[in-house]
Amino acid sequence: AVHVREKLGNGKLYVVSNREPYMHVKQCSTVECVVPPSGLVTALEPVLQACDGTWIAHGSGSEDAAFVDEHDHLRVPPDDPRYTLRRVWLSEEEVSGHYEGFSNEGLWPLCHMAHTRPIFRVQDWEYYQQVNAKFAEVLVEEMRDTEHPVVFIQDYHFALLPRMVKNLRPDARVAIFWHIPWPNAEAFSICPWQAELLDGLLGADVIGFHIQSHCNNFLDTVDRTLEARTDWEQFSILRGGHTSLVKPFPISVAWDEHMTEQAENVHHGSLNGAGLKKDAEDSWNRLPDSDERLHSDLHRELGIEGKHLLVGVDRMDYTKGIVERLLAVEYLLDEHPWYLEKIVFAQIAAPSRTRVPSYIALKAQVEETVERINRKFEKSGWKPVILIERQCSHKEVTRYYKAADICLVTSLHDGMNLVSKEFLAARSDGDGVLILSRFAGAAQELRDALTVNPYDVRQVAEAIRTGLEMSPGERRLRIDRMRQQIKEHNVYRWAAMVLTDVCAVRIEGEVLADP
Ligand code: ADQ
Repeated sequence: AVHVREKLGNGKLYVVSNREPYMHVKQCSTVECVVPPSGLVTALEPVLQACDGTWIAHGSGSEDAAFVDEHDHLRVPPDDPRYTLRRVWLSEEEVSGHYEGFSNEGLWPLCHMAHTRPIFRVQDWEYYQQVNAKFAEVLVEEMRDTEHPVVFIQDYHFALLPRMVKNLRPDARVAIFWHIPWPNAEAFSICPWQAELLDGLLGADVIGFHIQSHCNNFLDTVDRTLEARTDWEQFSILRGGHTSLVKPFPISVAWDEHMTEQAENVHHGSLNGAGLKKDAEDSWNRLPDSDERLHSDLHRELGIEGKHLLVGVDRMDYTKGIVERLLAVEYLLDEHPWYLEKIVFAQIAAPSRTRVPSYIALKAQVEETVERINRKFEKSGWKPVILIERQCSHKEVTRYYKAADICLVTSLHDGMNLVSKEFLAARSDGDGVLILSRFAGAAQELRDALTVNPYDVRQVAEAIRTGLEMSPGERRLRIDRMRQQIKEHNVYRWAAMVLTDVCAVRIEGEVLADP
């Protein structure tokens, strides 16, 4: 964060996202300030705090309006104010057209190969443009007294915003990060407004994706759609005299240094010197198997003491492969009845986009599948699946990560997937198995996970079996290597990399003032 503040110099930082970092909502008779579960808040908050920036977002909490000043500003975090949150108000129609319609029924399925047909309505497109224009207006108002502001836009809700901002403030440095995949050019071309979206994005100086293949798909889409010069060596696009850099910036999670030390102490004991490696190996193999873990507080609370716990944590979203994961558990129990009464799969599913029809249908399908599987196998009080349909606190989710033998991430397609990385970060005991979809961006980095094709129910079932039967030494070796990866590539580094690149952009006509 300090590094970024130096780069920013006098330029102030403005972050734009649809979701706000703090929401005020009524709960029973009191108003609570809630932090929505989002990797974005963790990633950007330290940076905003360090440079006292401004975060512009949709004020979506029921009581939000009561907590802002006359400029719709609120200093946050509420208990230690360090930066400004500017809330933007959207009408019911705008939320329905921009957020639920164009963004989530159009662009979301368009960019994810999860075989859900995108819906593009003319009316939604109009609201999409209108809301992007509204945010541009607010941004320009916020930036009026700042020279060379730095704007960092988040996600597919704002594809048109970079161009709008650049037109109004050519001196602004603009970056946009696309948190979801970018599909191949032919898939993207079914969007009736693909040229407008691409043109909007190319207003940015830096366009970030999670992985290189999304960047390649983006360049190819531009190549086939617009009059522009794409440079496949520099990974940049020249259009109308302006250059946009297209780069991968794999997002990650926070890394708390003392978690590592704890883990290293478990792995290597407190020994040092020449004997360390051998002793460490011995201690891996001497450590009791997961017996102790099968009796955690959480196991007791869930009434599953002595059972192996498998965990899934997701928004209730059809791209996450929740149904496919359930079918894999069913297949495992069908094929290997030995596991009956020995395993429990807990799926925590946060309600998401609850007014969008495909999400309503998914929720029903997940519930039916869980009921069917539980009915099929339940035995003397044991049920194989526990479905928890609510948003939990980070602390609660972490308890599940820590108590699990296996974390199951079986997204059908995912830009990155932070759950896989949160699971690894939580495992300061240096144990646990990660099963990871090869279609999640995270699979590019986490090579020691058990990688699966989530559509292949048999393969996922087999991976669960492999995970359950893996030796403690093998588990530790794999998780240790993956934890090392995310320790080095944490979310602070992600934010710093994007902002360093955008701060290095030369703005047209900009020269140093005469001494
Ligand atoms: P998401 O699709 O939301 O993010 P993901 O990256 O897994 O997916 O992040 C979900 C976050 O929500 C995690 O922090 C997780 O802990 C939390 N969460 C999920 N269910 C929860 C529950 N029931 N209770 C509490 N917390 C819960 C999008 C892209 C991803 C990309 C991220 C960041 O789709 O591919 O990794 O943005 O760029």
